[in-house]
Amino acid sequence: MTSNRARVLLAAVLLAVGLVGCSNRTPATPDATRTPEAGIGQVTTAPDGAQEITIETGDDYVFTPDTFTVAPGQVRLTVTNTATQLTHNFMFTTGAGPVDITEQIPLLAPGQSETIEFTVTEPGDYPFECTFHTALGQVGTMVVSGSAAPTTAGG
Ligand SMILES: [Cu+2]
Repeated sequence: MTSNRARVLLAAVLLAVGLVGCSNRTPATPDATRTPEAGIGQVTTAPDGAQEITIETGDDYVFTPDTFTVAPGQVRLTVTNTATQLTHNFMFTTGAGPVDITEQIPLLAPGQSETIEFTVTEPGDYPFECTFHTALGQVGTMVVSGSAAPTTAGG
């Protein structure tokens, strides 16, 4: 013996539930962590024989990656600043490596990308830093390891 009134009420409740169920879907939000673009930190060999590598820095105080390894020879290093706020730079720490590398990027504004080129012969660890943020731990190491690629005649 359901009354008309009860039936109307039931319909209204079902309608309300249906609306809420449809409209309140939360989209999957991506993580806020900065992931480097493809190819970042990978050493490749250019047609002219130079070893090419790109590292990144952003609105934080890290180089990504902060360590990379090259063989003795020519190195073409690109530093990309993906930041919207922070200005960085890139310098090899004087006196810290087996040999001083004087090539540097004195200023890297937000969104800028600069490339330096140099030749390394002595194997070992070559520490580098962003001198603006050394105290905040923005440092890294280029490792020179192994023997030079094809050009070495042996001996
Ligand atoms: Cu910096």
